[in-house]
Amino acid sequence: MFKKILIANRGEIALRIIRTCKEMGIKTVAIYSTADAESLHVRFADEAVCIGPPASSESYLNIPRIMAAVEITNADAIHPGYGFLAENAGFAEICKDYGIKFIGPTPDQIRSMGDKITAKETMLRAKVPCIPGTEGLLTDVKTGKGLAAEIGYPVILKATAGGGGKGMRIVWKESEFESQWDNARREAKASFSNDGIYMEKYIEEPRHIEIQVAGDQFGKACHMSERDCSIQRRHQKLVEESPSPFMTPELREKMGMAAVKACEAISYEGVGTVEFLVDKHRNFYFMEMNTRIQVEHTVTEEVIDFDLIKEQIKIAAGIPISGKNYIPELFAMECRINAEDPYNDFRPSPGRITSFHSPKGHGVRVDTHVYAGYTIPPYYDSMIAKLITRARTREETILKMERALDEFVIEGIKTTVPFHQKLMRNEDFRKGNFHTGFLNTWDFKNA
Ligand code: MV4
Repeated sequence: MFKKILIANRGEIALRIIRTCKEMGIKTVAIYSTADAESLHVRFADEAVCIGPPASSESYLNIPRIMAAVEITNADAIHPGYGFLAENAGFAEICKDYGIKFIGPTPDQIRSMGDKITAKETMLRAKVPCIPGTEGLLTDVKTGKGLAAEIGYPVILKATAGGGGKGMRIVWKESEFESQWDNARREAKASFSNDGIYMEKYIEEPRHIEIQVAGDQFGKACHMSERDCSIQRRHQKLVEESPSPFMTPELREKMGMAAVKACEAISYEGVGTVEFLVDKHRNFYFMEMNTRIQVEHTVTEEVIDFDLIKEQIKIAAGIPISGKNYIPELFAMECRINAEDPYNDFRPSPGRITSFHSPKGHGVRVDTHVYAGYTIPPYYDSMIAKLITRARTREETILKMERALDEFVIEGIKTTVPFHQKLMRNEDFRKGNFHTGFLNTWDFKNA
């Protein structure tokens, strides 16, 4: 087992990783930028190294500085958390060259899922259901129009280097094809320096349902059931829950097996998430695979009572997984508490938290790095806390969430708490009657 893990991240996830390391008897090293000197991850790690100024490019994304911190602290593994370098194959490669364990999949595995066309080809070969569309890159407008006529409109153009919505354009009819093609290419080039585009049938009003998976160094994989992440705004998830209100035991079995096949096809090593779109007829299609721990991993941890960070570390240390699949016996829901003003287009609201009281009690979990007196820096992600409730039924989980949201006191900044309070009272949401377009049509301000 590792003796000392350097956490190449900040905020709540850095703290989350430190907690598990402590429970496993592993020493921890925090790295931080000058903007994060007062952050709890710095205080709770065994050692902390300041690696640079606030800009991510000069701190949390700066590989030479991180490797220098590894060297001076003698860490034997790096946990990348989520965001920053978590899905950077080059970084995983450098860790390997340095003889330090990157806690996550191999550089090749990261690469194979980072390029969306490659990922889709891999999934098709593994017989995982994929959305009908181009095989490989779409090279020109003429071919595109021909194929779109075959598949039928609407279609969607996606950047092969994309993910999370960037470089994506819906085409509703042939007359729009050329301009949307230009838009997608331009955005892809600007965002990823790669204007490779592919095309798919556009699935209308889908649910976003993802399967948590784990694979070990011996080629064995398992799944830990689903999370429903359909409640999102501009590709930013706001609420996640498990089990999905749309799930059936039969669908879970099919999606779970597809996700396990996906992992075993690439001998996936680590924990990961296979994202699917699910249409109203419960057809499901592979969308992307995330080769990292995700923000919403906590929801799965609560419903199957399992430490996913511990599993990541064990897999990286070469310990085999049990091999069994996990089915939730409880319900859990997570509300992302962001320093944003929901009444003002979710504009970031950094600044000093003058008072902070976290909800508590049975079935309530709060993962956060903030406290009264803490100043949220403007340089990073605006998520300041994850509020998770757990109960025996979805109804009880929502009632507990309402109670917990009412108990949350965060003063000095604007937060998404009032948004969640209104959402919990929405009739369609309470019935589990929603899809990925829900927040486009729900007028929260007048709710
Ligand atoms: C789609 C789709 C409909 N049809 N692909 C959004 C981000 C990226 N992961 C892929 N996305 C989508 N791909 C086809 N063929 C709809 C979306 C989509 C979406 C997916 C999941 C959650 C929220 C979403 C919001 C808008 C569009």
